[in-house]
Amino acid sequence: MTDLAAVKAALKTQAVETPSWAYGNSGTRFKVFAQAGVPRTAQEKLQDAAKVHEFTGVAPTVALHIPWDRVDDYTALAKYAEERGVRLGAVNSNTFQDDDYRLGSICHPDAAVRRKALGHLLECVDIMDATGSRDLKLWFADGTNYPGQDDIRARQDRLAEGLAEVYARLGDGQRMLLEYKFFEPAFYTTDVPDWGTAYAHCLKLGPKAQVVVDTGHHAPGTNIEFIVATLLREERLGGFDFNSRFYADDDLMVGAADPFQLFRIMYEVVRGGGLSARVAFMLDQCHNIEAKIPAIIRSVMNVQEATAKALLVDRSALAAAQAAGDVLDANAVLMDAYNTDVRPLLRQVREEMGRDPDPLAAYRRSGWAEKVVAERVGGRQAGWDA
Ligand code: LRH
Ligand code: MN
Ligand code: MN
Repeated sequence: MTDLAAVKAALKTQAVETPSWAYGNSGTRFKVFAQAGVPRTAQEKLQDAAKVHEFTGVAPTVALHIPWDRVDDYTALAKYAEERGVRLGAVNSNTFQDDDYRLGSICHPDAAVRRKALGHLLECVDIMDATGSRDLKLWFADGTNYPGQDDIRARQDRLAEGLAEVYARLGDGQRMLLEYKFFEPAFYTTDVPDWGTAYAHCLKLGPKAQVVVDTGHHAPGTNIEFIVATLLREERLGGFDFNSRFYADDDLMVGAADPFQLFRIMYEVVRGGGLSARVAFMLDQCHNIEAKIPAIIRSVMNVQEATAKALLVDRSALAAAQAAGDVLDANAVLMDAYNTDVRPLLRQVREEMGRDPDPLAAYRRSGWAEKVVAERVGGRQAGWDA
C-alpha cells in the first residue's frame, strides 16, 4: 500500500528548473522560426519563467546560459528574478560557439585556446558567486571528426587538467555537473561521450563533481534508468537535463516521445532516494514550432505525472514479487502504477498548494501571451546570436 499523504507531500516539494533558452526563439540548422512576443532580454526570459512557476507552483528556478544571458550585473539579475518569485539556478557554460573552438575548447591542441575556454569556465563560477547559484553545468562540444585527427588520450589529459582547475575554484556548497553526449557536433570521437567517461572524471575530481544525465544524449535503445540507478548508487547523479528524443538530440518536450521511459527513470530516482535537493531536475528543451510558455508548463506537468506514478509504485508488493521470483506479478506492480491516471491527484495537489488545478487553462486565461505579443517587438533567438 502506498501512503497517499506522503506521495502528495513529495509532489509539493518537487522542483523543476526551466532553461532560459527555452523561452527564446529556436529552430534547427535549417530554420529558426520567429514567434511573436518572445523575450528580448534575460530579464524578459525571467518574466516568462516566473509565469511558469506561478501556474505550476513547482518551477522555482531558472537556468542561465552564458553568454546567451550575459548582463552587466548578475546580483541585480538575481534580485530581478526574486522580485518575480523565482531564483537563478544552474549556470551553463558555453565553449562551443566561437570560431576559436573549431577543434575543441579545453581539449583543444593549442594551449592558448584551452586557456580561453578555462577563463570562460572560471568566469561562470564568478557569476555563480554573484547569483547564489549552486551548480555549474559543463557540456563540451569537444571531439574529432576524423580518425587520427588528434590523440584521444592526450585530449582526455587536457580535459582532466582543465576540469581540475575549475574544480579547485568551486566554493563551499558549489558543484560542477559534467554532461555527456554520445555524438554531435563532433562525429568521430566525443571527449565526454558517455556516463562512464563523465563518472571517471568526476571520481578523480572529488564529491563536488557530479554527472548530469541529459535524456536526449544517448544512442537509441540505451537503458537510461539503469544509468540513473548506477549513478545514484555511487552518489554521483547531480541532475538531469530533461527532454525527449526520437532520432537524435531532438530537445522535444520531456515525456512527449516516451512517457513510459520517463516513468522508469523517475521510478529509479524514487527508489534511489534521488527525489531530493542533491539531484537537480532541469529541463533542456527548445520549442521550435509550438508556443513556448505552454510547452514548458506542459513539460513540467509531464515530469510531475511521471513522478506521481513512480511514487505510487507499491514497493512492498514489488519487493515481495521480486523475492518470490514472480516475474509477471513484479512487472504488473510496476505497470499498475504506470497505468494509474494521476491527473486527478495532481489537480488536488495544486489546489492544496493554492494554485489552479489546470495550469495550462489558467495561463491561457491570464492574458500574458497577448500582453507580451503587444509589448515585445523583435524577440531574439535563444543562443546563436548572442
Ligand atoms: C548540448 C546541450 C547542453 C547545452 C544545451 C544548450 O546538446 O544539451 O546542455 O548547454 O544543449
Ligand atoms: Mn543538455
Ligand atoms: Mn543536448
